[in-house]
Amino acid sequence: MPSKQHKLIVISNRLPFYKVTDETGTTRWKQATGGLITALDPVLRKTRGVWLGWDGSAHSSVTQTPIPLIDVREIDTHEHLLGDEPGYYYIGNIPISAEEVEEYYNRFSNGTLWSLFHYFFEKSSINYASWNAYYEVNYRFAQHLESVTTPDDIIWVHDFHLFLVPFFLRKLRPQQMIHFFLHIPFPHLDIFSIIPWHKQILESLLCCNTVGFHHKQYLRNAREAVKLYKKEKLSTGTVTIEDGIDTRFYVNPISIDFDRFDTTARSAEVIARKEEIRTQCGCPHLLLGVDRLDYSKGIKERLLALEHLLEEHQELKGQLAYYQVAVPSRENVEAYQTLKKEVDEIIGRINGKFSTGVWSPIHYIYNVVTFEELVALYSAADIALVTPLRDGMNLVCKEYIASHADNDGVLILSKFAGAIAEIKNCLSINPYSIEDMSSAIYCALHMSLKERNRRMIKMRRNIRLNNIQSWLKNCLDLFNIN
Ligand code: GDG
Repeated sequence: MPSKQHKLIVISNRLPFYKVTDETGTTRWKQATGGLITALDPVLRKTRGVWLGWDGSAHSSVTQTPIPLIDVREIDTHEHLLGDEPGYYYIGNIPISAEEVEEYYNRFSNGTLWSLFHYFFEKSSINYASWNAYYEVNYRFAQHLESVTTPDDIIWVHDFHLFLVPFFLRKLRPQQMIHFFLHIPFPHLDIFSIIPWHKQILESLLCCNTVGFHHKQYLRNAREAVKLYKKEKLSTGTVTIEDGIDTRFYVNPISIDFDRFDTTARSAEVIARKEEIRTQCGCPHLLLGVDRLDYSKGIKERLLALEHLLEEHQELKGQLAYYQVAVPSRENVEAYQTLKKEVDEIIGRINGKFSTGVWSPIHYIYNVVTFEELVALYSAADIALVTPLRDGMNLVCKEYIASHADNDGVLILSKFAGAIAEIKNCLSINPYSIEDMSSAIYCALHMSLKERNRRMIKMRRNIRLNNIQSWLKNCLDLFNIN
């Protein structure tokens, strides 16, 4: 077991490992990737911490307590995605039933919270059965946390799937240090109050010692909601927990492992692959979009902007190719199935309208590519189109910058991505305006090398400095565990 002194315990919906079953029926763990994992893996190893979460599969039984803790040294021997970091930590796999996968995960987390918090209130379903499942699963996560931790541990809860965990845990452990980080926007009160359970969410956040946000506007929105909630609390007297926790809200924008992207982009293999991609593209200008296939990412609107551009500027035919990497996401949720169909249709229509025998404007990759391929694509792209309709932060724009060791490339970035607060030398656009996006692409295509270099050098300086390591250090300093 890990040592008892101030261990860091991370809890998130998904574990940093997931289970795969091969053709022979053998199931084994694989390491997942992502910014949070890159950041937390080394510190958990150093402190012999614990990461609790779900493995992504439907479990036949959810009653097992306590859950066994698995030493990562026993499971990550096949792959070293994060390098050979010394030390180790434990993971605890919290079981979720098939029905809960549907209600807690697909319906409430993705169908209600994700859509509402990204301002798509018309897509947000309000449903008591799903809320009940969300409540139950959050309670289970808190119970498992209690069973595998001590009151000295520092608990760090991540993201909207687990909004209620602090509330349940505080009841079980009044003195525990509990921290929360929200990876998505915290919406304006007008939107937030649509959810009938907004008070429960706030009440739970106020059970934390700290709550972190990516952007100061999210923090302002949360403060406004708390102000109103406190008034409501006084008038209705319905709050059951003791006041007394001094909750600190803070802003700390998450970032990326700059050096990992920079070093990979400079490697001989990736440079060779970048040249290959450029040759295959066969046009002077390569444009790129990389997103989970999610309606919040503005993929449809971006495609319409490209269509508009080609209609307005016939001379650009054969001069540019747009590569869209779309990672399959939440395929069991109806809104995502509809989006996939719409994107397929728009791409078909645009390619049908403009393609010649030797040229097509849009290349669509509906799949995950390897990390090296991703970096090669980023470095090959003259222009990155990062145009979400709403995004908590957005790491893709930072990864694009870090992959341009050549100081070239233009970033077109939505004013509704959290990242806009830090990245000043991009071309900022309104993703709801097709014409605005189309003009920005035209401007990027005609930007001088000198201007591209000037902007990219500044953006790289910023992301190199404000990287994932500094993000983590800022959080841990607040928790007093550095
Ligand atoms: C949530 C918030 C916030 C994508 N395609 C491939 C691939 N990716 C990786 C990217 C990037 C990640 O996925 C996507 O991160 P984003 O930040 O853009 O978006 P979300 O998944 O929505 O993340 C977001 C984030 O949490 C962190 O707080 O920034 O606002 O919505 O890292 O590189 N990776 C590989 N192949 C792919 O094809 N290897």
